[in-house]
Amino acid sequence: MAILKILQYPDERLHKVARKVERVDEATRRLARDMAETMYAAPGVGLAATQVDMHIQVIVVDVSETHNQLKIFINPEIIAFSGEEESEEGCLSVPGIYEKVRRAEKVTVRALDEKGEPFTLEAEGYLAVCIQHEIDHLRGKVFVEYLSQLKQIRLRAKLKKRLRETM
Ligand code: GNR
Ligand code: NI
Repeated sequence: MAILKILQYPDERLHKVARKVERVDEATRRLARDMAETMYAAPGVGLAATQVDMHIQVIVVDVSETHNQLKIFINPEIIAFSGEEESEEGCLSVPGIYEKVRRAEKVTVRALDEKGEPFTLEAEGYLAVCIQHEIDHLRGKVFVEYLSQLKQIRLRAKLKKRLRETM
């Protein structure tokens, strides 16, 4: 197991589009396990491979307080959306920034599990938000891109300054 380094916004690698996993093998499982360890250590409720500079379609999510409901999604696809809800989001790649984002309230996700078996999951609430946030990462999208241009410009300036000061 290993703790992986999480890319920090604004890093252009966060905008790469992840490729599909062709075959779920030991390397895929190791990545998913390392991502889970990294997520729990952060701590966070989700992590996309993109955030650890691996541009393949793997995400891990655990919104439980007890850290025992790990879900691994390989090649996830949202096949149904319903409702709308706005909630406050944060991101391990944009530390300390919390902003409201409007998303679907319920989603149905199709993906492969760590054995490569397909499954379908219906999610709502925090889990649904988190899954949408992670799948966005795989498409190269960071949640701050839902904010106004003015807010994004201010945020980039602030985070670049913070990165300079801590390096
Ligand atoms: O830890 C996280 N918390 C969170 C809170 C609200 C909405 C989404 C998230 S995901 C985030 C971890 C992360 O950055 N995943 O990509
Ligand atoms: Ni994130």
